[in-house]
Amino acid sequence: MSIRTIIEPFRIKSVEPIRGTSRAERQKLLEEAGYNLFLIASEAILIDLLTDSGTSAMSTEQWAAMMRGDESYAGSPSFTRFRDSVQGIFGLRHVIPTHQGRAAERILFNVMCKKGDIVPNNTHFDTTRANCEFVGATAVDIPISEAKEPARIHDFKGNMDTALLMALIEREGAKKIPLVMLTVTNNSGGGQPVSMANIREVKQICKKHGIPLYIDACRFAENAYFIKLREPGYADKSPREIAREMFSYADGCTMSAKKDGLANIGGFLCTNDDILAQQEKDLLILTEGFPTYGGLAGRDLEAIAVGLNEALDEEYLRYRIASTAFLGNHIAKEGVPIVQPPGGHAIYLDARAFLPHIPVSQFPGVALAVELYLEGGIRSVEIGSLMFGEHATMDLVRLAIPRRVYTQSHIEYVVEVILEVWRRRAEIRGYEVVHQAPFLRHFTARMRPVEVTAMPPPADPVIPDIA
Ligand code: P70
Repeated sequence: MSIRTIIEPFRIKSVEPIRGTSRAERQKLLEEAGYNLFLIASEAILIDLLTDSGTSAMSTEQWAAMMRGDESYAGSPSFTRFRDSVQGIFGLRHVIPTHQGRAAERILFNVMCKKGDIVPNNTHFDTTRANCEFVGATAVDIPISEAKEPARIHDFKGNMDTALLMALIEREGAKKIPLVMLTVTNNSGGGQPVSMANIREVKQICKKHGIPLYIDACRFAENAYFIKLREPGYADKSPREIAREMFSYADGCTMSAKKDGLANIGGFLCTNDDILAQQEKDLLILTEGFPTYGGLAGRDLEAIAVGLNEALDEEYLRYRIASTAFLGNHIAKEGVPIVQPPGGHAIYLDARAFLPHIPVSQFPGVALAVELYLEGGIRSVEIGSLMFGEHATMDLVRLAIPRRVYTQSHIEYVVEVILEVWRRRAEIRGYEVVHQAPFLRHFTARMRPVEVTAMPPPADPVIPDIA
């Protein structure tokens, strides 16, 4: 019999202690933080699943490369290594480093969009939507309809609805659409992959209308691995070959290297357009830095150059996707409603189904995230009505798994905590906002529990007087 256990394909060389807190301490911390988990110190978190962004453990090769970092202001060889690594995978002509993904987005939208424009995407993530709207353009989400049903199983639930894309271009005219974006994997919709067929089809539509296609590439390696596992014709291709094909259809991309770059900071913007690249570099100099470092240290460029390649390692991806599915499958088996099937970087709890007694106006996702912290010191993030306001079609709680950081027993603990909260879900109350910022409010909002959320118990049945 062959051995089937999928193990962590690494051993641990450096450890960082994590400590528990008492329930009373957590209750007090929650009150002080206005029930916003972003406002809690990480020392008071036992298992931090707030994000997979910038939280990866780096490899020995990455640390070794960092020592080679050349900190010259201009012309650093670290930039050359970074650019070559990016081009080797993405194959795009111009590579512009930025301090993280949103800086690439800000520059892209500033250069390409103006007030009144429309940018379609399978689903814009929070900073993408905010940066697009900040220049006066409208961010339009057109995922396939299956994406809006958490329990629905679909191999490529991250796909864009191409009929809606065509209808939108028809209705608004291509002139109003400076670019189309595809987010791989689709973070707001459950970390679900986009198929090669969908990327190709979106590209064909864009090409017909002369609209460039940009990929929001944050989790490109995980997306490539899902294509390998699920799309006919790709089983024998390497994740790198698949990634190369994905980006062969793109005119550019934005990237947060904090995700599949396996780095703690960094990002980049790529384009094949020489004129746009020049404008982007000019803007880069204004706000991020000279085009050979773009707000990053030379050592950060080195860590990314190595990390991008490690993220495409097949053994690593097999473990990565299996460990995320392990969490999802263990809780789903007990009836916990999650976005199905499990995504690449995270498991998303369906808070509306988990807490059906809490109305959407009282943030069921916030209520569930608060409860997971209270129960077991686990930090997650609401992806729903607090994050997206009226644009939210679901209220999800995301448990994002940092790359190469937690072991299987950590995840088993998370399963146990979720199941405990699931058992006493009827007691959980809703929340209301007491303070919020004008945009990206979820990062700093303060909330409080609402007095009564439960529907009043049904009145005693009226027994007709037949006497
Ligand atoms: C996450 C973080 C960042 C992101 C993304 C996509 C598809 C662009 C960016 C911006 C953000 C986050 C959310 C909740 C809690 C903490 C952090 N996503 N596009 O965790 O990249 O952060 O480098 O500016 O997912 O999903 P950057």
